[in-house]
Amino acid sequence: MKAVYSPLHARHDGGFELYRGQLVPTFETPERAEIIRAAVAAAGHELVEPREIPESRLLGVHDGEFVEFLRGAFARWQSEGRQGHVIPSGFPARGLRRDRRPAGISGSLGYYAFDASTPIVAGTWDAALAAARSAMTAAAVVSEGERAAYALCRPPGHHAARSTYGGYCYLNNAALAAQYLLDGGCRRVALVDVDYHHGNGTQEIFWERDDVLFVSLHGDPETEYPWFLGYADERGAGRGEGHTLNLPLPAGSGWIEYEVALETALEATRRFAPDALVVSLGVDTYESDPISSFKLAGKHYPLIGAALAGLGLPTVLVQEGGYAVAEIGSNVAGVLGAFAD
Ligand code: FKS
Ligand code: ZN
Repeated sequence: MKAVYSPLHARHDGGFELYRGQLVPTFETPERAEIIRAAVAAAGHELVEPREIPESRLLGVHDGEFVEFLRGAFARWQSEGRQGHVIPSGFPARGLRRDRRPAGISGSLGYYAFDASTPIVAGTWDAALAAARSAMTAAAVVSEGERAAYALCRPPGHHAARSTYGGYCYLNNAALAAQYLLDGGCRRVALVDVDYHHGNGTQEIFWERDDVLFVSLHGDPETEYPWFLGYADERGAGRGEGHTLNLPLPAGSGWIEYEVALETALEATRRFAPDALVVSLGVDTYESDPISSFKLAGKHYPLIGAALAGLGLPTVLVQEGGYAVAEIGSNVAGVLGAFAD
């Protein structure tokens, strides 16, 4: 299948992140994308560059002022004489006002970000825009008649919401792909998120929508990032009531538990009868992932691919997480291979 890849991803490199009380090298590295690119190419998929899709397309999913903030954040940080990477240091928790955006850079950062692990560097915007365009290009390829396409997005996207960023994510690539399919004539799109972490941003974006079904399998937010969304009782609101399905699994879950939840997700997807499928494809469910705790083995990724392919839908696969770099390429290729067969 076509695999959309842009070398611009490498402009985003956070270097270090705050993790469990220490500054450590980032888990979300440029190396990840290069390893996936090599594995996907070796498996015979055709690498293509993203199209120059107009930036106005971002506004189908994101708030305009938020987009402008992201675009200008690094330049503003520097022009105010600050050193290093753009990192927020205060957030509007309970009791503080969140109805207004403070004028200064620190207040604005706390207003738009929801964690301190998602640095903005000089090239972050270029990379995030290229990733968004990659996802929309894969959606365009599928709209034009291909059975499936893959977007090798980096930075990832599923934690980014309409006007918030965090969890290594700035723009919501999968949501942009889904919206692109809808704008191209699909009436209903299912978005299945198999990343280890709950796709809080995607859920929020489509929370009140009945044209998108959001289904997510993930580590239980009682103990796992992003902690404050992704519980089973979140089911959507208004017209979107019943169009969100969260299937949290306890940390440490293996294939036995995972397969049952995956079947539940597919069943809900079939019931929704969508015209197309978007998959938020994280492979941080892998047993040796350094920041996650599911116990899937390499042999399970082709099974996930086969299960998703078995839905028989035009499918856009969008790269999210996965931090066991040695195996990230073969695990992604394992999922994609099932679509090619
Ligand atoms: C704070 C720990 C923060 C952030 C984990 C982010 C996971 C990102 C991901 C994505 F797909 F977006 F890349 N850890 N002390 O894997 O969900
Ligand atoms: Zn993840």
